[in-house]
Amino acid sequence: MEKNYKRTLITTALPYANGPVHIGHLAGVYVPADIYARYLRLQGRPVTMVGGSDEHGVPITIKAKAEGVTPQDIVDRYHTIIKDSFRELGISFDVYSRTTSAIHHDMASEFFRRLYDKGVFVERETEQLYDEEAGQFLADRYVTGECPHCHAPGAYGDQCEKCGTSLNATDLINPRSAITGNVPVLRKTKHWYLPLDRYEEALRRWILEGHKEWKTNVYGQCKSWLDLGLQPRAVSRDLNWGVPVPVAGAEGKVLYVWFDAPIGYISNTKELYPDSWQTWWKDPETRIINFIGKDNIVFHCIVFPAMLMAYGDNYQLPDNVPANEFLNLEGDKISTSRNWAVWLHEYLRDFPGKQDVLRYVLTANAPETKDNDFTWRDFQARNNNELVAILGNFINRVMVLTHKYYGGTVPAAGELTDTDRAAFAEIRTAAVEQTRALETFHFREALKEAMNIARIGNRYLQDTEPWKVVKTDALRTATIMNVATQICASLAVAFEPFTPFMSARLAQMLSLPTLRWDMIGREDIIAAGTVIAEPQLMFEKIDDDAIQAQMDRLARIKEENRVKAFKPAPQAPDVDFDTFMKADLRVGTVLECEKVPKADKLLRFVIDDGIGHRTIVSGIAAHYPDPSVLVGTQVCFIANLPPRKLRGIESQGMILSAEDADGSLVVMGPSKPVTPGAQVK
Ligand code: B3M
Ligand code: ZN
Repeated sequence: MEKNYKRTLITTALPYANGPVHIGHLAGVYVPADIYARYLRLQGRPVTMVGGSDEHGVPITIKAKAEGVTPQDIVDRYHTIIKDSFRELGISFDVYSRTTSAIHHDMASEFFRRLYDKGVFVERETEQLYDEEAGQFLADRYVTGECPHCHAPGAYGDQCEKCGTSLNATDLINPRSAITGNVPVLRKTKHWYLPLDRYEEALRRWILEGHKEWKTNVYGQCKSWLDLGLQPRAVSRDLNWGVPVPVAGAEGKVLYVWFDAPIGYISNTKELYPDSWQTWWKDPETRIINFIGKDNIVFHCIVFPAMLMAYGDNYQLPDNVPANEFLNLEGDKISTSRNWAVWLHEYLRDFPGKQDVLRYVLTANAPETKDNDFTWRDFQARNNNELVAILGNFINRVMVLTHKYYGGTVPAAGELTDTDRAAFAEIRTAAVEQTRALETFHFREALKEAMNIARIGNRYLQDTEPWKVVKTDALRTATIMNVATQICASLAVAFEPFTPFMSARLAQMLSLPTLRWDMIGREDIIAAGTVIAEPQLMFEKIDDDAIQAQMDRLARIKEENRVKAFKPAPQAPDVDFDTFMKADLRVGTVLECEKVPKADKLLRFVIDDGIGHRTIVSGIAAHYPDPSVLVGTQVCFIANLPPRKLRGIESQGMILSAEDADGSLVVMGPSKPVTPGAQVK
């Protein structure tokens, strides 16, 4: 810890209210932020954690249009779902508000107005695509057309999803308006630009020289942006959803969503502390930490700081921006549009009461330095082998033995032995490591140290064996059980940032009204004579069925996506009827079907074609690992192809197959049995 700050303001990226939140959001932003906030509170350091929904932007308007409702309906729906999910997961916001609030609109508007009045902005007129029938300019996402790079149809005005290239809407070939389907026209429009280039030097000094301690992924991204040179960025848009641009002649224009959203951090603080919010933003003794995902780095480290510098008035820049990488799901990128996600509201429904398990697993696998993967098998293993077998098991053993030997009353300890003192010392060492890790935003490591304390506890019981000692030495047993109870209390504190529900239950069981960080490793947290509540299990095993149900769900989604992604081949040019009729298509019954030795791809069919036995060689072996399943079925084939030799076997025709979306081939046959040799017409 470099400087002693008076208070810490933790901000968390404002999730877009155009869908629910998923485990990727949680792992990347909200769990780490919450761990940090809880840790600071346990230390007694003043902290405020602000969050809220980002309710502006084009995707929300597109979703509203698609559903035939208003953007307000969309954000009302998802703001509620998101807010509830966070609350149920124990994300301990001091305020969770929204950017459609009046306070926010006023503040964002005032912010723009001040920069405008100070002459900060550059005004520029550009030509943009306009839909004459709809009477509006088209946001990039509202224009689709052919990609100028890969020529895929249906590319968006800002990006081609096929080849990934970022585009300008005006580059699209044959652009169409997504609102009316009409061909848009170019029309002049005026916008305000934040001249980032003018802040480049100040940003360089502030980040590249002043914040070498930032995570390498964050520092590196900032450096490459700065090295490329900054350009002015438009901070207004032609759109009717957002904070109106507060200057004359700006009708039909709103603030760009990335201009108003970060101001949301300030307005949400103001909503929480109407009188003292400025202390949290303008006092140099406030430390501001932005928790975000890696795709938001440029906005938090370059654009928003430039806005704050431009505004002046002593606004403080973030002290750190511990951005995380991405979490994948079962090996694939999480995607809202492809429904490839574990949605928090669904998790809470499917695993009631298991908030801590998800928090634990997401921390243990946090994408702190590189992208990481969430798998349901790992989720189960970490629950069963770590939370249940190590942490839960230790606590349970101590509670059960205390009830068995002492009717639930914590016994007084006699003199401590070296073993006892060594256990406490090890716990204090783990606590020092844990603290260091938390201070530097290494939450996975911090969690490992907490789990170490549970391991120390288990080993202590193993070494001291109170269940044996109880038969011979009452005072020693009492000492062991007292020590073990103190270790339980240490665990309640050490795990609070990670698994707050478990900690609260444990603290209640131990009649421990307040937890403080400096309790960890202490020998006298729980007074002798304290009555311990009936033991209850802290964690339960998760069985295979529950995991299988989740994996089945993902398999279903994958299948749905596969079908959705399938684009049938364009229709071939016309063929004249007589030519087509020359092909002699027939049905036959498969008598034999086997792999051709030493030819991976080939199957040899013997077919009853009503005249005799016909051999056909077909290149579909990969699609029928057990070719015997085809014996006895009926297949369509072309009878009048000239025979040709394949691997020394004469093939007398061709079997017809359909190629499915995934490229697999399926042999075609009649929908009910027919007489072998029947012609297909
Ligand atoms: N809503 C983007 C996102 O959710 C954006 C964050 C705003 S933070 C001020 O990725
Ligand atoms: Zn493309």
